[in-house]
Amino acid sequence: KTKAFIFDLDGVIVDTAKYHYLAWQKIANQLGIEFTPEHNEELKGVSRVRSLELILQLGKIEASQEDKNKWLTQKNEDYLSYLVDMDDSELLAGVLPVLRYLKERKQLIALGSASKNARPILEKTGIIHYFDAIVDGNDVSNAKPDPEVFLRAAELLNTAPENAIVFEDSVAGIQAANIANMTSVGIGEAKILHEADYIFPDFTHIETNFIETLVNK
Ligand code: B16
Ligand code: MG
Repeated sequence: KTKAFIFDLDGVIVDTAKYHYLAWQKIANQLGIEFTPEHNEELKGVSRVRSLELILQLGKIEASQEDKNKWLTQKNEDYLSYLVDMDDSELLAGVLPVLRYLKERKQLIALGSASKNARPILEKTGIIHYFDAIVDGNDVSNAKPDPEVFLRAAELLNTAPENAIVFEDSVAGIQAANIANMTSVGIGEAKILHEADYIFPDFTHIETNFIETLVNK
């Protein structure tokens, strides 16, 4: 059987959350807002524009569109500066063996990410050739938990949603996969991702047996 395996990017393939955090923290500091790692959790899987809104809410700050645009540009430039030296050492443990195994088994692979910087990240980490389809923040208008990003990926792969499997680290992403009627696999803490069909702490805990179960489902 051929299934579509859809991967989220940040928190699943690479840990770019730490760079998003550093870049947002600079903006927050400038505005006199305290922005902790706990606050950053709420920005995971959330679009850039929505992330800024959440930070401004945190500091109870109202801003003009002009200022917001300025901060969005500044955040992204700063974020990109952290990605300059990125290479395959930044791939999260266990991801590459799973991608290789899926390719060997002739399964379809897609990316389903909210990030507008997804392509350069896949290129720098040397894994872009594994992907049969890439859907990112440049392609969709509705953010997770809206299922648009995953439905678009399945469509590009000519696969029915019920034959698609989504790997996600965010609650909104798991909800999006469930709404899309796809199999959801949470990567992270069970108490946070309890809505997922399956949960693993990371990819090193995913064995080929489990992948086979999904392929043959
Ligand atoms: P960008 P994912 C998301 O990636 C991140 O989790 C989120 O923190 C970020 O704000 C969003 O991408 C947009 O990223 O500013 O690069 O367009 O988890 O959906 O792969
Ligand atoms: Mg994510």
